This record gives sequence, structure tokens and C-alpha cells, in this order.
Amino acid sequence: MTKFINPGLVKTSRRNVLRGSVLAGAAAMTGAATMAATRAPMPLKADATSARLYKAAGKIEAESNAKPADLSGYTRVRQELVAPPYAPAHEQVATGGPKIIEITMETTERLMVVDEDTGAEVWALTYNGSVPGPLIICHEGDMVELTLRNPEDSMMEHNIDYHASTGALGGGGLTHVYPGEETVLRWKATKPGCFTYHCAPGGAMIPYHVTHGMNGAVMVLPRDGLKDKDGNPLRYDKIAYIGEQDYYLPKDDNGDYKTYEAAGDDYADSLDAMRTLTPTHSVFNGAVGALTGEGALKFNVGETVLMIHNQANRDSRPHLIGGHGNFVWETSFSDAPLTGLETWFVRGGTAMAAMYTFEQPGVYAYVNHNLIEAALLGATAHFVVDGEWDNDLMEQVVAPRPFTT
Ligand SMILES: [Cu+2]
Repeated sequence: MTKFINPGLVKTSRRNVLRGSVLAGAAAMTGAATMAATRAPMPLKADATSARLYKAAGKIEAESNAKPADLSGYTRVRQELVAPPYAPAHEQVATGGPKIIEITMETTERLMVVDEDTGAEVWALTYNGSVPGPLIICHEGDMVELTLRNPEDSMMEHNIDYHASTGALGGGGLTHVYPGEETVLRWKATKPGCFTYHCAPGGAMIPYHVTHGMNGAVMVLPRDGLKDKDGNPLRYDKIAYIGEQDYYLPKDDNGDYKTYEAAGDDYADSLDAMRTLTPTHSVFNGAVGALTGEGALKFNVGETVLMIHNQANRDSRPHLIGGHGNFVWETSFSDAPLTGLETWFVRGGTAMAAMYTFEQPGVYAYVNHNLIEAALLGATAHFVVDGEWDNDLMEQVVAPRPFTT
């Protein structure tokens, strides 16, 4: 046997039709009306408390007499962010001194189909138009310098909380941008590992934005790259960047998914759906089937993949059916990786990494091994691996046949 590809799986139709980008209605609104909509008073006491917290976080920085950052010795580079499941160009082992890595993120609100079979759609709140937001990669000791831009036609204010950063609510207190505004934040990557980032405008808007897609991951590599427990170098050939997204999409009295004219129109309905803590969808990379069929990731036998899994809101437990986690960093790259795992754990509010070298060709399903979520809610990706079959590892000794007793 030379190849083991299940054509039925490979031909699974891709169902992540991402349609619509700019909200038609918003363009017609005046700037004042847009701002009025976004600056409406928050209804909950918790929201008011949260608003004070964010205001205070920004105030501390603004009133500080602290000395300016020492940027001597840093080299400026620009990182062009790319859409998931891909990773930006980067070095696994840092060359030269520390860098200031310039990135740009745009808070884009767009209508996305979540499941074309049911017509479920969401006014996704995104960074750079994708769910999850783009993967950012730097090394320990580098600085990330973000330009965060909120397009004028947005309906809502946005910001960003980098779990990899230190201070001001992860930068959330310093990055509030209303439609038409931009801000620049620089933060130092002091801890190696994978970290989530997400929008956190305050109060109930925090889970609302996060469960509408506004989250992603930063990977902070050790300067000398990844290592096993004995300090031996570990290198990967490719990255599979997977963002798991739980959606809580409102339904009408008939049980059909509701549709809305513009981002934010679903706010009250979504809060009711979110309070159930029961997602209607739990998908990889924004939509049911986004990483299957035409969207499946392609690898070869012998290639090593680093699977980076982000879940900003909820626990998950990925499993690669037919493979393993050879090296798994559930928390920090400072700690020795776990080895030989069947299933690993993603703490809600975390990004983590698992490394595997393919030994057999075929179609692997990468799933949340809460199999109800994998099969019914959408948390399934496919990895199509090309290469030679190894009968030492597995062989069908007898094909299924009738038997007599
Ligand atoms: Cu936001």
C-alpha cells in the first residue's frame, strides 16, 4: 500500500463562505450617529465598574513621570501579518539583537456565514478581517509595536488586550479606538510561550466582542528556539494556526437563526444567548468546515507541524486522530514540553502549541475531543498528509469480510 487518502474526506465541500465585508448600512450613517451608537451608556453596574477600570488604567500611564523606554540596541522590522491558518515569515532562532516588530491591525466588522447548511451567520468583529485574528510571532526580549486602526465605517469601539504583555490591562486600557481613530502601543515580550489576545472594551462588551471573533494569538519564541526537556533543539517545518471560536447565535421563535442589518444589532439577543453558556457553534477558523475540504491543511510524511491552538473564552481539548502531540507546551516555553500526548488541554483564555511529525499518509482529523462539539458544533479540521504508508506502524491484515461461527 503506498497511499492512504480517503477521497470522500478530501472532497468534503468547503463551507466557510465568507461573504460581505463592509456594512452597507453603516456607510450611510453620519459620523455623529455612529459615535452616538457606540458611546451609548452601558446598562449594567458591572459595565460602569469596568469602564472606570479602563479609564484608570489609561490615566496611570498618562500621568506617569516614568522615564522614556530605552530603545537603544533595538532594530526595527516590519511583520506582515497573514490570514489564518498561516503564520507570518519569521525566524525560529533569533539572529542579531532584539527587535521592535511593527505590526498593523485593523478592527474590521464583517458579516460572515458560520454554517451555510443552516444559514447561520454573524456580524463578526475581527482583527484584519479573519476569525481568529492573525498570528503574531516574536522572540523573548523583542518589542511589538502595534498600530491599531478602527475604520471609519465601523459601528463599535474596539481595543486589544495582549495576554503576553505587562501592564494597563494587557494594553486594553491604552488602545480604545472609536471608528475613524488609530493608536500605537508598544509592549515588550518578556515571557516565552503562546498567548491569546482579544478585544476587551469593558463590561458585557468584552465577552460580546470575544464571542464574535475578536481574538487571536501571539507566539513568543525563546531567542534560541524551541527545545526538549534536555535542551535539544526542536524545529518545525510548518505552522497550523487554529482558532477555536464559540458562537452564541440568537434564534427566532421558529428555531431559525436570526439575521441582523449591522454589527451590534444583535447585542441584546446575543447577551441572552451567551447567558446560557451553551454555544450554538464551536468552530475552527471562523466557520463550520473552514479547515476541511478545500480548506484542509496539507503536509507530507516526515514534516513536523507546530499546531498553535487559540481559545480566548472556553476550555478545549484537541486531539489529532491518528497522530499525537509529540511535544506539547500547554503553558510556557520556559517549561519542558509534555511528550507523547493523545489529547492536550487548552485553558480558556489561552493559546498553546503542540508539535507532531507525520509518520503516515492519509487524512487526519484534528478535533476538539468533546466529540459532540467536533461533530455537531463544528470543531473539526482536516490535515491531508501525502507520502508512503508504513505497514510496520499499521496494516489491515484482513479486510472486512463476513464470518461464520
Ligand atoms: Cu472589539
